[in-house]
Amino acid sequence: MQRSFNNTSAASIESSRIAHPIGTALDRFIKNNQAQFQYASGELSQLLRDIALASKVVNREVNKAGLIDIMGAVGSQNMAGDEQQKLDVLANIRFTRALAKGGEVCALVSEESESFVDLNNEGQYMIAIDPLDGSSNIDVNVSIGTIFSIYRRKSPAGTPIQQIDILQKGSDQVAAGYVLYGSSTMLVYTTGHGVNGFTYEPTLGEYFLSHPTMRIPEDGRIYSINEGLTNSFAAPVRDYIQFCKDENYSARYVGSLVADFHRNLLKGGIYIYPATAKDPNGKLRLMYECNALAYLAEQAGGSATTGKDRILDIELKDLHQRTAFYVGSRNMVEKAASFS
Ligand code: P6P
Repeated sequence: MQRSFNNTSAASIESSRIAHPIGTALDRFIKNNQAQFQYASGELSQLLRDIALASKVVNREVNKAGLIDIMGAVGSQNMAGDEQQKLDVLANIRFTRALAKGGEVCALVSEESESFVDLNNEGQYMIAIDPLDGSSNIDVNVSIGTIFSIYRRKSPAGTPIQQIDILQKGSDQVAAGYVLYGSSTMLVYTTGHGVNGFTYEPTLGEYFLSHPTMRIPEDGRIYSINEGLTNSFAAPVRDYIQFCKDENYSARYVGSLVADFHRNLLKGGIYIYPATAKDPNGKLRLMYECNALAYLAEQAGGSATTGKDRILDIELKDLHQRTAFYVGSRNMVEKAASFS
């Protein structure tokens, strides 16, 4: 029986799996597939290598955070108003340095910086990044993650960075991904040709393909939402939560977006961060949290909305713009929307 995923036949997915043998090293995988990338192939390879390199350094710091006194807040706050943890600051420095050195990225938007950072080079790409999402989990040893979106600059290389280069819709992404620093460290990314997951082998210092051609099940039985905020949710959200309980779904909420997203990607499920009394526009950031995960979700056969509108279609007005976020199995996102 041929199951079809969004008009992609099982046969073509299987052939893609064969084209991506498990165990392929990340560098080799990038080289094997760079012809798929619509721009000069070397640019993407360098960009993804820069991200992988920075993630290896951050991974090393995350894994020994308990040993060296780099845990706890540094007494400052980031744009999201979150206490900046030392690892937040370190991760931001590591990713910014690696991308500046790689030379492919001309401008960077980060949760940790008020305005965009001009890297003063001829790079053709702009990156939006949350260097360390879920930072409140750092001190309690729960999985945290890096989230990134990659765009092509729109104005000519070498000219001053313009707003059109920075405030780009999610549908303009050319690549996106996340790093999950969990029981193992994984890099999961897309360049618009499906989603592939790589697991880090620290003794070799290399990522290896462990999850080729990732697809999110069209249905699931896991819902992820902070039910402690139920009293401030709108009625349709409360009604959907009750529906999940009536269906005996499992409630799973790590409080770390990348960890919740990754589990739902593998097992099927929905993650919801709706508008609340405290965050009437939603808590999560569109540019460096939601757009990347929305692109990955769609590339894996799932979907991502505000509860009404497609995330990737939202016009950007501000670097740190917030949005309500429903993401995961296509049928679950549609069911949640039907309560509105
Ligand atoms: P709450 C972490 O701060 C984060 O941005 C996401 O990683 C996570 O899913 C969410 O906020 C948790 O927020 O309000 O439930 O603690």
